[in-house]
Amino acid sequence: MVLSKQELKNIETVLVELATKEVGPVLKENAGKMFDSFDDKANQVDLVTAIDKQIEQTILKRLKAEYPDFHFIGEESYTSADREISDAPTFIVDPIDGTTNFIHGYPYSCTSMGLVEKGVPVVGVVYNPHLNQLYHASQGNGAFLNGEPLKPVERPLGLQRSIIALESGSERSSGSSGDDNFDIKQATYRSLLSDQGGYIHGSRSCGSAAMNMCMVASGYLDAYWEGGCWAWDVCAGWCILTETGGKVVGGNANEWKIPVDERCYLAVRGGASESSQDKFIEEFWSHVAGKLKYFWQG
Ligand code: 2AM
Ligand code: CA
Repeated sequence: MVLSKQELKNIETVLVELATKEVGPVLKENAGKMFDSFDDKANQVDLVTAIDKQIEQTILKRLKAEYPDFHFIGEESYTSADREISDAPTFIVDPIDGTTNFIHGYPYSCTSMGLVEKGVPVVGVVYNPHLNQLYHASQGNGAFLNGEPLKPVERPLGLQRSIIALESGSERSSGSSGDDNFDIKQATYRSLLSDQGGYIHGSRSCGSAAMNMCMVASGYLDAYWEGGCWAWDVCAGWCILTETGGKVVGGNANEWKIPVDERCYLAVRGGASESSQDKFIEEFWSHVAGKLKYFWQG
């Protein structure tokens, strides 16, 4: 099956309706109210609430009814059997991205729903009900913010004159207590920020991979570098970003083409020539202080 532009637009419309009418109100109503009732997943800073699970069931039920032949991968119902993402149309969904923000009531949590076909993100909807920001896109149909075309300002792209999203993430084993990922991330941040290194204009952090991707798609941020997040954190934002002329490559050096579940990403904005994007990417990679390695990395 290869979905037509019109079919993709129809799916985008269904996801927009689902996000704004069914998911958004629940997310908004419960933000900041779960501080006494969250659980830990992989560790004590990897958090989940009953609302994450409830919203995923709402999404799963609607999408299974509407698209019974499509595959579905969701953060809260995912099992190792879902590990391989096939060529078939597959919804990849994070019911709440930015769960820590959601628990604290910091208004950067959203629902993030994407569709991949042949491994490529072809539909993306990200909805932050707290700020009423609805980002949506489908392949060949452009990207929109609350129905208005989303287009980053044309502006030269250069590493030193950039602001970049960097996140501490939830895997923070340091030194001899675990793998090197956290230390590599910190060393990379230092190299990018230091006056002896990249000396970039600054770093920012939404605490939500999907919102960071949308900030890059909008052109407010020049790039977002991440290691450790999952396909459902980036799938929707990836489609939105590419529809605005942006690019996603690997977070590790020389990974020009990566699968959606690579778990290490460098997203770069549009509004600049492809050669300047590639130059930016190579210069960024020169600061990556080692090789990030994550379980099930592609
Ligand atoms: P979540 O809110 O759905 O858990 C923060 O770095 C962002 O990355 C959030 O979007 C968070 O998603 C996601 N994330 C999830 N697991 C992560 C991990 N192990 N390392 C880094 N980021 C992770
Ligand atoms: Ca989540």
